[in-house]
Amino acid sequence: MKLIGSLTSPYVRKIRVMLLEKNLPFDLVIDSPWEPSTHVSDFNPLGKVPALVTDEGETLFDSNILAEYIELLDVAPPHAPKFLPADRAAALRIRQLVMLADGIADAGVAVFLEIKRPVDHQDANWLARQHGKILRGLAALESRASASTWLAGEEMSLADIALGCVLLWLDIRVSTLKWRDDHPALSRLVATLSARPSFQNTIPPA
Ligand SMILES: N[C@@H](CCC(=O)N[C@@H](CS)C(=O)NCC(=O)O)C(=O)O
Repeated sequence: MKLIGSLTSPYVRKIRVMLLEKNLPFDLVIDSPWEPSTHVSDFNPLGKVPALVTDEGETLFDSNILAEYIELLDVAPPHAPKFLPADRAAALRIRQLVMLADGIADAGVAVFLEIKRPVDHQDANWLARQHGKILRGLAALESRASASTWLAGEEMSLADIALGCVLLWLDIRVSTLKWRDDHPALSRLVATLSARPSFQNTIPPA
């Protein structure tokens, strides 16, 4: 299995963490879609990472499709943890939380790209709109995190992995946000996630 992605993307990290947690072997092909020499669009017409080439040679893209695929793999070692429950209604609720975390990542990427522009070219309304999405998303996730051990109850799920990846990415790319100050439950949860070997082994380079 070959995973194509950058070392900084929160969407790619979600899949790397998942594969490490399940102890599934994979080759990471480092490729940033922002570099002129990128080959990402050979794997994903949308030119985004992550993409995955399966052992059978099929190419898949979008982190959530990859997550579904990895959950379906019957080569997973015995007792490999499940991050999406077999129960479809329970899985739908977890996917909803994953989409919230990913939506924060989408808005965070929009902010990151905008604040890279010269200050007099930045669109304040656009930035405020994206910040609103991030702050409302964080508030919704904080209320979930304060109600149980993990975001969706007493078992770690894909929602927790997605959450950890996006909030740790915000620390680096939108560091002015200081999300920990107002979100103690999320802060605790991310500290727990950060201590896991899967997160330790995927820390983005400085
Ligand atoms: N919904 C996609 C989002 C992927 C995404 O936006 N990846 C970013 C990297 S952080 C990217 O490749 N951006 C390049 C572009 O938008 O052209 C997923 O979950 O895989």
